[in-house]
Amino acid sequence: MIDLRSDTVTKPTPEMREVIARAPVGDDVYREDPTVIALESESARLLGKEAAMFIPSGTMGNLAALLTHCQRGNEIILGDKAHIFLNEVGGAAALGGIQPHILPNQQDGTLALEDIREAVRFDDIHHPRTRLIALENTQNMCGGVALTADYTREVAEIARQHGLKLHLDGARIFNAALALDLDPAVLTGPVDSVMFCLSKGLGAPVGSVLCGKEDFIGRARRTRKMLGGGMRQAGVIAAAGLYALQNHLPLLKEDHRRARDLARGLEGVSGLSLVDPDPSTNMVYFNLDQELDLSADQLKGKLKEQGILIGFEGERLVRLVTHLWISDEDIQEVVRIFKELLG
Ligand code: TLP
Repeated sequence: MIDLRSDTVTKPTPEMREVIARAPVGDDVYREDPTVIALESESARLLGKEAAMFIPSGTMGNLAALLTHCQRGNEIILGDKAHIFLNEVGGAAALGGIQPHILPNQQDGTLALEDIREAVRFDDIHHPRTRLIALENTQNMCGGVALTADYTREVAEIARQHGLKLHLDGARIFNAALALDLDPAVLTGPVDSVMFCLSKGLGAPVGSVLCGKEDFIGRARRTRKMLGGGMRQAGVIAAAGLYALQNHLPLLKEDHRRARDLARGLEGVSGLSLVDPDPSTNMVYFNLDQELDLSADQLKGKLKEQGILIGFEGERLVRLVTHLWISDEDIQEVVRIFKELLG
């Protein structure tokens, strides 16, 4: 199968499995797992933060950050295409009593600065208190686009002026840094907390990391424990994440090139319109034309018969994601089959 549904589908490489087998471990709730500690310090170093905490998933990482920053009844400003808003089961509202204040994500993934300024509540007995702004980089549902360092700094400045915190869902922050040709720490410098995933383009089987100031991460450790995310001999999974950070970062470049090749190949295919014909990271989004004589489900089924898995993000919106297990030959094969099916 050529699995383009997501970069979450990668399996550990043989080298990664070797490293997992040899990993020294201890009880991480007692902070005694040397591999987890090594992963956390490497993560904090890469993103230029004081401290970091290993956590089972991106969803739990974002939730732990939100619950640590906010009190019940606080408001958080975020985009209508944010993963936290769309795809995290309403956890912040359900478990933290945190009210989302949704702004439209622009085509380029940003929230308009004027919209953010207007969304911040002024002090009034009727109002919830605004506490946090959350950005996403890369912004998955806006074509996997990267938000620039300048933009992030401008949002951080608004947060600072109003005494708010800024959280970054950086599930794919290393993809963003590569697309912008920047040190990732430059992108994360302005934010108070950032979560990134090891289990996506980096190819580790499990895990995410939340980074921030020492005091914030200390409090987030209690939140993680409350959520049931305190792990014991977690070095066996942290080892894979550490290996990925040390060995797979340069490979993201190939994923980005393959996504561009795929978009170029699909440009000539009838019945679909690419959201961005020159994608900057590892995602290719397209819409199926209304007049296409094939429903989304039928297309998905036909592609599956030919050994290709794709993801639908909307009625007619398709996402194809390149990753560690997608080769140049796979891209050629996918383009060939799309041409065969759609013309
Ligand atoms: N995203 C998954 C699905 O949940 C949609 C994917 O296939 O892209 N932030 C962002 C920006 C994400 O894209 C994801 C996963 C998460 C957070 C959550 O990470 P996990 O799956 O580890 O909870």
